[in-house]
Amino acid sequence: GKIFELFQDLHLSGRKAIAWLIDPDKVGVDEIKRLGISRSQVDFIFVGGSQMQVDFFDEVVSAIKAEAGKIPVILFPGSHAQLSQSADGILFLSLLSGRNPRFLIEEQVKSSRQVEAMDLEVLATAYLLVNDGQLGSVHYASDTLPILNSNVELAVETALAGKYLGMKLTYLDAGSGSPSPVNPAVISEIKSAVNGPLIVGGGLDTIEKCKVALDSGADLLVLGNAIEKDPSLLAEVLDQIQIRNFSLNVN
Ligand code: 1GP
Repeated sequence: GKIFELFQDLHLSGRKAIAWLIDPDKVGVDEIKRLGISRSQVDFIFVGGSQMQVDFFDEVVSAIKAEAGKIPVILFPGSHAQLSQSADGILFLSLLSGRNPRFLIEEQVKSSRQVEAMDLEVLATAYLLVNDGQLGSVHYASDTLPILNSNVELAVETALAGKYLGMKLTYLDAGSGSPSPVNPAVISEIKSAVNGPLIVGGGLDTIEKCKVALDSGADLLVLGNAIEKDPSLLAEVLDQIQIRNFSLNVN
């Protein structure tokens, strides 16, 4: 599919990109317009949250889609209820770091017929929660423990298992608002072991943290909270990414 080719192109070319995560639980339909999505210059919009049930989910996604123009809008669902025909694609996630069957396979079973009926590009994604042991929103929603940043080997083994199960993307998430982002060693080891498109997010709230994640091998950074708190960070990160992608082009 088209969206997978964009991810694969990032992986193969070394170019970097950014996704803006919009949590429909925090943003109402009437607030979408003032977010400035159309002039944001991000590469992707992710929509989703760890809240199970979000009222007006479809309305929020279609309002985002209307603002996004050519920017692909990709669902990042926290449950089977977070589906919308208005998006371009869906990260079909399995929470591989956890041991809760509900988020390994049950939510996916509940949603599969609906996903089939929707005209969405489905992106099979190995989703790993990795941090210093903070129990944030993903933990509370999923009732699973994160893989510890210090346990690099377990993180790599888990990501590799996802690859061998046929998952095309790997998403390392420290959890929204996490004080400790994903360990750079986890990012670099997984990048070389899996050798495929790598998405990294969670707690990336300074330009330094973003640079570290990019240098470690992340192809795509996901920023959520930080954009709401400090809109200038988004501009800085986009500058960084442009500099990197530009220097890549002239080489
Ligand atoms: C969480 O990776 C995302 O699922 C983004 O996290 O809100 O901390 O940027 P933040």
